[in-house]
Amino acid sequence: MSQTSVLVTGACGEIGQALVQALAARGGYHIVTTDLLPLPDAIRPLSAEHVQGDLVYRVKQFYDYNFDIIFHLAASLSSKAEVATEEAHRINVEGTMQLLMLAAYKSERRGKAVRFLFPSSIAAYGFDSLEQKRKAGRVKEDEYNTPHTMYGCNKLYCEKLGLYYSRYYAQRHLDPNPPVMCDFRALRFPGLISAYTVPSGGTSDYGPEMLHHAAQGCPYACFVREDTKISFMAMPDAIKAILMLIDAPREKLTRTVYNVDAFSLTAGEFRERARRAFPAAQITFEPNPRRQGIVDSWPEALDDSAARRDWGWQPDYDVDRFFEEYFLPAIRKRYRTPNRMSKE
Ligand code: AKB
Repeated sequence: MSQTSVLVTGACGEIGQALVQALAARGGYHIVTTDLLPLPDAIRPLSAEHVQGDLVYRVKQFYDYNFDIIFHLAASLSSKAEVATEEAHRINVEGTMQLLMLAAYKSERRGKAVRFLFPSSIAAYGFDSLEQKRKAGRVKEDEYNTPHTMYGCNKLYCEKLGLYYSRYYAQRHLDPNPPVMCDFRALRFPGLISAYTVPSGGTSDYGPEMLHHAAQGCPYACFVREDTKISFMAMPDAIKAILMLIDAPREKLTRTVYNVDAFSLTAGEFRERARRAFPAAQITFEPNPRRQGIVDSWPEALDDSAARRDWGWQPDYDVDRFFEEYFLPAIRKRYRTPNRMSKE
């Protein structure tokens, strides 16, 4: 049986590693990976080929391949993007545009739509005040699309570029015989938490950082206030959402961009959960004004009713299941001696 040919960009990142493992476990995929870094041991044997280097300069080489699906995960995350804004724009926007052009060209050439999965983010939203954020509660996809960060602007714009290349590219949809266009699908994720990898460069990182530090018996100074609230999701649910959306029949989709959500928690509630599991955990709050401002502009919760209705989305992990059945068993096994720093 022929295999589905896929490209995973940003394969060394948190979502990338988990996705490559999930695709390999499913079977039937020929997986090509790309990243600035060499592949970590955990996924090296699962990739048929790894292209190491800067995506913006590497895309040309992918014109020699015939990918059925592109999972474009490479990005400079929100905190990092605020300290290197132009570089973030280059990585986040230029890289996405180059890949969308590739997908558009190949779809037309092959007469078969290349599916394109783009992970967007709660960073695409932006509130002007905490009062507005609290009043808004659970937000729908088309509300508050006024991001405050370079990363959020990049995500929102790339969502629009995806729609453009998949529907209106060069106004070809108006031709008497319109060509086949690429099939762009995006997910707006909350903060993601993996028990196996730690994030870097993001602003929702305080959640996973706090838990990983507590599990290793290391003190942690949280960079946001105790009452800071955004939504989070277990990494296995993020992978589930990606695979469900990419598998969904096109005719079922009423949008190109879908919110997905799991559970909302304040930083203080994270500390309570961490202390319950690791009573020796030393967690303090030392808010960083810039990072605090970023998280304050993000929603407390996402309305994911469109995803539930169109393709049957439902997370497996609410907050209790997240801690009891996913995070704590895995993290205890990973660090083994909870009161000592692991060198892994
Ligand atoms: C970040 O913090 O930048 C990301 C995100 C919420 O998209 N984790």
